Amino acid sequence: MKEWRTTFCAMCAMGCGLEVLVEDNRMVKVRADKRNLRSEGYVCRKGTSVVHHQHNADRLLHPLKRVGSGFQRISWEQAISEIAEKMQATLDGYGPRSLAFMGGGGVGCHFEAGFMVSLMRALGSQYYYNPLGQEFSGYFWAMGEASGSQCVLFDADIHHADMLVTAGWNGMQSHQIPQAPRVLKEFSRNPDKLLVVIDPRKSETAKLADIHLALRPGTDALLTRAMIAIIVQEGWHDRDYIERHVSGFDQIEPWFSDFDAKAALEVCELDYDQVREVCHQFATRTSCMRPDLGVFMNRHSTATSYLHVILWAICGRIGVPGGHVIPGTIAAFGRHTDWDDPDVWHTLATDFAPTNGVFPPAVLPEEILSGHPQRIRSLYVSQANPLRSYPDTSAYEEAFERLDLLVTTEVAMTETAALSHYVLPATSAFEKWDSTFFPLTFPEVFFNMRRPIVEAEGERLEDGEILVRLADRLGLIPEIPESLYVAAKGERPRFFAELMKYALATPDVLERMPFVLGKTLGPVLGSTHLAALWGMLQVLPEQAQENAVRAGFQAGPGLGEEIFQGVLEHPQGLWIGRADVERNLELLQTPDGKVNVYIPRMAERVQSIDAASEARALEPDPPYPLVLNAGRHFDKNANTLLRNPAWNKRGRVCTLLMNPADAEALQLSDAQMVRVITEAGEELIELEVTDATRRGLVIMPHGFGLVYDGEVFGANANRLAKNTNRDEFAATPLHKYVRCSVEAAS
Ligand SMILES: Nc1nc2c(c(=O)[nH]1)N[C@H]1C(S)=C(S)[C@@H](COP(=O)(O)OP(=O)(O)OC[C@H]3O[C@@H](n4cnc5c(=O)[nH]c(N)nc54)[C@H](O)[C@@H]3O)O[C@H]1N2
Ligand SMILES: Nc1nc2c(c(=O)[nH]1)N[C@H]1C(S)=C(S)[C@@H](COP(=O)(O)OP(=O)(O)OC[C@H]3O[C@@H](n4cnc5c(=O)[nH]c(N)nc54)[C@H](O)[C@@H]3O)O[C@H]1N2
Ligand code: SF4
Ligand SMILES: [Mo]
Repeated sequence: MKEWRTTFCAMCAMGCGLEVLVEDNRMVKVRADKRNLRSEGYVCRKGTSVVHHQHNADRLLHPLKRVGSGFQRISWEQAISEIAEKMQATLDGYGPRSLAFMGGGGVGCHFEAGFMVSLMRALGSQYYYNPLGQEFSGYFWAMGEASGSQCVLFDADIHHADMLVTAGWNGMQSHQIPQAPRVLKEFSRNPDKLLVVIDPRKSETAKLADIHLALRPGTDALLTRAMIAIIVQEGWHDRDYIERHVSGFDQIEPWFSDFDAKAALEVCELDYDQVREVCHQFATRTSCMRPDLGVFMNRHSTATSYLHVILWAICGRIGVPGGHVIPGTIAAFGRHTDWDDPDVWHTLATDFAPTNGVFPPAVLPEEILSGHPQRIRSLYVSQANPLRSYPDTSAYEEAFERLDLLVTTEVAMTETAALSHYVLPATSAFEKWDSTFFPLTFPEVFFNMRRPIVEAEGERLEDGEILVRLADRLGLIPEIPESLYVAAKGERPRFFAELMKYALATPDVLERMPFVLGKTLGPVLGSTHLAALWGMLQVLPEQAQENAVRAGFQAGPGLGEEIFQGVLEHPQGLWIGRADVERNLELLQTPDGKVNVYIPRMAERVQSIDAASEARALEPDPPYPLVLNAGRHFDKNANTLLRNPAWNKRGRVCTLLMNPADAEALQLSDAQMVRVITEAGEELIELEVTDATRRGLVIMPHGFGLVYDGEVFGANANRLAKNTNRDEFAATPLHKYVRCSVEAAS
């Protein structure tokens, strides 16, 4: 039996529509789905390679328990009861701080997260470690200070802008917005639009730029302070907008009014007149900016994000079409976490607080290895591979040896799974109901739900279902009356009424609602994740309800059900909302309803960033004379999601890029093996001599050094990244600025 089935890609968060030819329960061919309203037929080579993610030698079939140096197949019943027993023993012996959770929402499958956070909270823990804590936390935190909530984000409204500035974003390879290459090429082609790219090297995106600011690596904070200074000193800032919509400008103005921008730009190795021109254009056009990992994972990470927010605010670019808008979503983007709230945990050994409810993975090894009596002893990992993805593989290996319990829920036998006490097999993106909440569109709000297009082999379960079973065994689900199970099988409006009655009569049930829905409606719908979606749609925030009505849905008590039906009937997705463009700034959550640009916690740091201090800090360190970008995202990786090297048959794959002048000085030649040495460790990698990078900057990809079917492929960037090389505020690893040396491998 052969059939084309509708789904969407899970290899990055853009969720491009796919049609997949399924034959005898195997995915055999993939093509773009032109009906998908968000991707409109766009697909990249990762999307057309998803077959390698689905069918490969590392896929898991059964629950496994570590016995000696190997694994033994066990039943689900045994796995869940032993894990529950061990978690409970750790909790009883050492308290809730000894339990941590990690992952639970990768790039394309976010429905597990709600179950994971509910389980963690029910156990009394707050330790939720997630990849967002190693990329976006500083950015979210700075925006949260300005907007009043870390869930209220200023997203670049690129589609309505006529000037786009990118900073440390290589959208031509990494996407990060729907159909990124199409959008960037249009910016480049259209004479009425201006594309400015801030990137130390001629990236694939920089090649398209009208203006390429090839700054010295690691100097974005200094550049941004200089840009603000130029704008303020020239008087190009939007005084009227500031008066109406910005608070705190008087406090920060002196940081810029006599700042020496010329000296700063010399340190950045940029031309003053060119930067001045970019500033003038940014302040006068329909402009927006899109920063990404090149700045987030770099020196002064959080401070740079703060400076970016100041730049946008003083140019009147927040809450306006073509500027930075607060997009519509169907659920809050995490959980706002105030660092000064006494109820919010800080890590015990390293003293970092969570942003948006998420702790930074860079500190986890120290938290496990610490001598503190309440140190972390039990870790549940799902949809993450810390042993290859998070900084300092050696520190992680040492820490994981110290855990009393390491459980990994996975689709594949990964490096992390291989070290675990229990490995639980999950259904893949193409075997279950799931979705992503990341790709934001404006003003329309898009949603689609992936459905199973192949049947799961072996004993794989939906990630949420595994957590429901674990919660049940731990006794964390309140008693559910038989009548609710019966109601779940009937008309859903009646079920909703029954559920509300139950919720009112049962203490603490709201935080545990995913489990109640999973147990009652889950079996009826055939999916815990789908049951959770139904629940979410019944309690849509007011804003999302108004958006839905603007998009044509009927206001009233049936709204959630109507959207749910729409989702079921449209496997290619649908518009489920339309934001009110005119009233975007009303979504700010600051007490005065304005964008707050004065963040006292950052005042000292920002004022310390000047030409003299940066020139000193950037001096080369003699044992490590080069700067390593430890992890580029390019068309030959998909984080660690495509493990089978077969998907990269053509061309050179995992290489270290080095400028010809550096190679000559070091007497190294193209294609030879070299040793990269850092404070954290060393790795062997093939050298690629190319002017795609500048002098002094060497670049390697992220996501290699994977053990596939027993063999290692490529070099592991995280063996070279020291966990303590991180931002002082958000603990974001500074992967784009790792000092290193390179020598010929003997
Ligand atoms: N093909 C592919 N696409 C992906 C992924 C993947 O693995 N493969 N992963 C996805 C994920 S999870 C993410 S978060 C994104 C990341 O997407 P991006 O952030 O776009 O990716 P990167 O390659 O890490 O970095 C972007 C750019 O930063 C530049 N850069 C380096 N140092 C500096 C600096 O000092 N200043 C400035 N201004 N720029 C600098 C680099 O030269 C590079 O061009 O990609 C997503 N998309
Ligand atoms: N040195 C360095 N390290 C980096 C980066 C860098 O630039 N440099 N970039 C980082 C960035 S931006 C990110 S986002 C990360 C991400 O790193 P991770 O958080 O580790 O995420 P992924 O590599 O996307 O996938 C993790 C695992 O999820 C599993 N998986 C896939 N689908 C499912 C599923 O449905 N259920 C379950 N249970 N498991 C599933 C996959 O098999 C994979 O092993 O790593 C990063 N690490
Ligand atoms: S852009 Fe992302 S979602 Fe789209 S096909 Fe490529 S990897 Fe998949
Ligand atoms: Mo990421």
